[in-house]
Amino acid sequence: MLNIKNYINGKLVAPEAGNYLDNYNPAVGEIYGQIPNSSKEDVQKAYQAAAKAFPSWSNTTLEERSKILYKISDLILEKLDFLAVAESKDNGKPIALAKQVDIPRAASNFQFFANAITQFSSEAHESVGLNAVNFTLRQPIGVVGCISPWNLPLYLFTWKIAPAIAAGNCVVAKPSEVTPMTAYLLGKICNEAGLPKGVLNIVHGLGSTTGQAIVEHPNIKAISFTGGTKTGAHIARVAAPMFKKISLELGGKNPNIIFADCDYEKMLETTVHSSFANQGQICLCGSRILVEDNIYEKFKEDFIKKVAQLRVGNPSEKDTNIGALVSKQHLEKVKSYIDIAEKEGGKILFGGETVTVTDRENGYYLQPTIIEVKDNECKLNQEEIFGPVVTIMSFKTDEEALTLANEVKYGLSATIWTNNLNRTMQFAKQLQTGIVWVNTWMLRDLRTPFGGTKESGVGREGGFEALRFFTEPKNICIKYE
Ligand code: TXE
Repeated sequence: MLNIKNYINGKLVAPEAGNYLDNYNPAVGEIYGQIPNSSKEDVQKAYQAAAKAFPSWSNTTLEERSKILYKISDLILEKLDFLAVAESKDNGKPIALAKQVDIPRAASNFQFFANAITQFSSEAHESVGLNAVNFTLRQPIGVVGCISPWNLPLYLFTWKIAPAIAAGNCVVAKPSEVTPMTAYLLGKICNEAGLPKGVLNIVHGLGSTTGQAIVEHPNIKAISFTGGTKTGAHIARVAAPMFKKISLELGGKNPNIIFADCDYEKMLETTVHSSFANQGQICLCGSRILVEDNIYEKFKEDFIKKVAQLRVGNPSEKDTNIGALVSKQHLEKVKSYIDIAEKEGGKILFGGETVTVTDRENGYYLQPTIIEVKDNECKLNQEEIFGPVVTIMSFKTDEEALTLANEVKYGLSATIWTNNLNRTMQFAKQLQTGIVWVNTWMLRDLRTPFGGTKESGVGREGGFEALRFFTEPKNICIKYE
């Protein structure tokens, strides 16, 4: 059994009340450890450690902060293989994917903000004719809360923590209770890197207990959250009367719009990836594929052929493309949408069944699934499934494609495949999403603003946007004679 602890004030400590939760390995469907279910008291201890560390950390030079962040990044890379195995065991994703994406990206997050903080500047305004000059101080907020989900555990945890501490804040953070392991290991890495005690505190536990205690804490002044839309709305309701700053990165139902004039082979290959990467458990996955009608039948045939070649299996094996879903409960949720499809008149073109993997018979495996739908109003096209399930339907005109793309409550990202420049610009301007990819998918530059519109959230992460979120702007006006 691998039991983990909270990381408070630089130490690994057991939860005050001694409550624990089981931690499952989704690839085998078995418990392999326990994690604290931290109470209000544990969160309070974490807060106190953070508040104590704040005066010194917020006055630590940018060079020193930056040096420590670089060190954390180096240590993550040094332990890449070990962390990738831990991530895969906790989450069910292929080890190869964790090695290639999750862990290197966690290192990049620290590296990026180690550099970004040294380049961050603020504005000055000379009030001409009034003998006055204004400038903006960008000060750290104090103690901030970071709450992250299970789909890209270390990747999304560090995406919040790195800018928060780079900007001089101290943090109380909670990873998902479903995938706590790499956050636990990060605590140890922070000590090894010389991060002063109390700057980062990690408490484990359920959203309804530990997460709720962070959001409700009157002195945790900002909350950066990534997770489900329902949870995001709840957090907004709790935080609003306390006037907390909130950044919410929520669900998506992203269109992948394919025109006949695109580079077909490149589109096909990327579409397989954008549909099923990480078992379809990425908020950016293109879960609604919209295809121009003159290539619809050809696309269907070629896409099914390609998807049939994907190997569902043991996440530890090199040639596995699709690992296990994160939990039994999540597998049930995803499967329930496949049942809904049948009731709604959707046609399963491929997949739809759970998969039994040798020696891992109790693991949570599902075939990559393609469902043809006839209209955009069906649940399958409106609700976030967050698994290896995509829908496809055809469209005739640009107007129709745009309407289909925008007629959902979500607005995170969209992909469009075309070589027509005018069409590209019309879609780029009119798609109601925070991110538009043209002839690519999930090509990330950490300087760019990241986040969604509508029910996909509020606020932006990434680059200077993240540093702006984690600082309070203060206007200083100096009158001179
Ligand atoms: O997420 P939750 P769940 C979507 C996806 C998925 C659905 C539900 O559709 O099926 O959300 O997933 C913490 N106060 N996404 O239930 O609950 C929780 O402990 C404070 C999209 O796993 O939102 C965890 O750390 N915190 C998404 C985090 O919130 C609370 C990624 C996210 O869990 C809390 C994940 C509370 N009251 C799911 N309740 C994306 N945008 O990438 C829960 N939490």
